[in-house]
Amino acid sequence: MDVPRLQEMFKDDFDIGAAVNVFTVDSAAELLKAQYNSLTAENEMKPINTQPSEGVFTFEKADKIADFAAAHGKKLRGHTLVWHNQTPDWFFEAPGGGPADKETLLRRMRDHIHAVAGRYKGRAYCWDVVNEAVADEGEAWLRASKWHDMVGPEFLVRAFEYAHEADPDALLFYNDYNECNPVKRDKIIRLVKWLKEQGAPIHGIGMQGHYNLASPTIAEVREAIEKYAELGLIIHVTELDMSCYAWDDRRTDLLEPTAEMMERQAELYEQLFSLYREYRDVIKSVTFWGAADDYTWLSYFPVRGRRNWPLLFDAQHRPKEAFRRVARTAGVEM
Ligand code: HAH
Repeated sequence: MDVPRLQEMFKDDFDIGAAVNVFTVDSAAELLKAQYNSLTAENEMKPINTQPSEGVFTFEKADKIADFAAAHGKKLRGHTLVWHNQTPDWFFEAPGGGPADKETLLRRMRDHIHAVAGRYKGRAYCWDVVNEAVADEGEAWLRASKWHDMVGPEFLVRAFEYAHEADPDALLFYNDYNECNPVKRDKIIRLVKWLKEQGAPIHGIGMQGHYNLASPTIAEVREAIEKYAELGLIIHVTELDMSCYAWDDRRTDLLEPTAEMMERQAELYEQLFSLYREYRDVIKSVTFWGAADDYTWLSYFPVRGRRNWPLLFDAQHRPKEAFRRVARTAGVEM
């Protein structure tokens, strides 16, 4: 039986993407070609992989993904230029030891962005310029990080400026998680407004979309989309998945998902995609953080070795009930 294709069903609504890595472009090649029209490198374009030591750029793995995208006519989302994680320590260190000064840090940021966004110019049509700069908890607005602590909030503005210099045609995004939590959501909104006031060239908001069966509620997702949409930028859902476990659930006994989990997941995915379709004027892309359940970062994190089943295709790349229900939101019955 022929499985209907997500990229066809939603072609008048938004792009449908998947995060890939150097292994899954081989192991999930057929599924990727059939179902998705956009790809994101899960890790291969992050600073730790593209510039492991100063001035030493390693693009083989990122190129493999960019080449796969080009060969199969897929769009490519760039992820990610400036982040507090998966960024090598040398960025922040002075040559003689101790912390680097602000000027050095900004020069390194600019060199990095120019090298990476420059290399994929004309191939990556957009970039997550800054990832996860907002504080999760409490009163603090921006997260304590080496970028923030050593440069100040200005680091965000500079990142967008440098990215725009490097590739004036790329759409530039601020990307974050827990983005439907009302407290963090409002801090993200404050950040985006501030960036615009500072004249930063920002075009979109990346809602990561790392959800689970318990949270957020569909009402919270709706309210977040509504408020982000008011900022007048476009929205990409950049890293969608639906974990079977609540964030603080540490259970490790399951070898397969329960029927209840898969039913609840299907229901939530259906509600989510009906919602996305309602906001198709502002949501331009929906990317899953993986292609199928045989490989997902959630089988390693936050509980190492515990399997998870967060995507629309099972470990054999067969459509799950969640797929059927998502298809239904596009009027495709199967
Ligand atoms: C994301 N962080 C990153 O953007 C992505 O690059 C990485 O591959 C996986 C997830 C999300 C995140 C989270 O869900 C919980 C705690 C910290 C970060």
